[in-house]
Amino acid sequence: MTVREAADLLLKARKVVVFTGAGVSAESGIPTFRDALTGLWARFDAQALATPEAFAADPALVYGWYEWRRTIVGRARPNAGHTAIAKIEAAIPGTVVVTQNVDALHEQAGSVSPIHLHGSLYAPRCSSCAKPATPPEGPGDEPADGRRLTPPACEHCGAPVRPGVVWFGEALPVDALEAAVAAAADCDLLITVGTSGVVYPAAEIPQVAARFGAPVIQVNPMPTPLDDICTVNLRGPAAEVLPELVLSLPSTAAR
Ligand code: BV8
Ligand code: ZN
Repeated sequence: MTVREAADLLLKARKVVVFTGAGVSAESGIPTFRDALTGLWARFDAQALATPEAFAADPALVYGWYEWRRTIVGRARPNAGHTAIAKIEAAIPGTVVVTQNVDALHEQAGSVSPIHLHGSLYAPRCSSCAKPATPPEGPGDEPADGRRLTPPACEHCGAPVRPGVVWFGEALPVDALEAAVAAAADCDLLITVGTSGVVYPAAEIPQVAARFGAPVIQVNPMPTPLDDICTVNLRGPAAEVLPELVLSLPSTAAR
């Protein structure tokens, strides 16, 4: 399975879905969900912290964790993988980017309105009345090892403000999920990048594309449960493999 084969599929495609997970931001210095947590959170499991129960039990711990992540993400820059995806969008207008990531590195790389299935670190809201909250001033400035941080109070009802992300056990934003499923069902190529494909319903997206007959290209250094539905498995880091792939595109985009 070579980049050449993947490039041939990309050259023929007119309606591409690029589906991304934490791995596409790894080379920007952002830990993936598989990576063990550090500092104050070292003794916690990300999946346990990213829940409404954890926030209810200890709002300052969870809010501190998200402000720590917003600090790291704020200092990160898009890598060559994000940039290559924006180039695919530029070269193939019918491209839709669907991400599980809560960072804004796709946007910073030039992607136009990627679909965020799991929300964003930049859309805080009230944990009770759900009204949008004023995002904290400037990039986070949390200590390297993190700290507990009391969440601000909602200006409307006084309840704690929470991060605008989708926690485990919570429903995904309906419009985002529907748009992602529709794009996957309609695409003529799906590229899945840097996801372990174990979190649902997001992991359904590549499977919908395959079910509707589209070839699927996977970019991941490791095998995943998605291997079997993939036409081409490119075992490598996104910031190395994706730039090679876009080199095959017509000159305007690739250079
Ligand atoms: C819900 C936001 C119900 C928060 C996230 C069906 C079967 C089994 C379980 C379930 C099911 N349906 C639902 C569930 C439960 C659960 C779930 O899927 N559990 C799993 C873990 C078993 N799903 C939910 O709870 C969902 N909600 O079902 O609600 C409902 C319905 C209606 C009404 C009420 C309720 C909500 C799930 C969303 C949770 N929020 N994120 C935050 O970020 O803090 S999920 C979060 O984890 C990420 O967004 C992402 O989706 C996931 C991590 O996965 P990846 O992104 O793939 O990252 P990971 O670290 O796992 O892997 C990285 C990969 O990159 C690896 O493969 C690695 O090899 C690769 N890599 C590393 N370096 C590179 C690289 N690749 C390329 N280049 C590199 N350099
Ligand atoms: Zn409120």
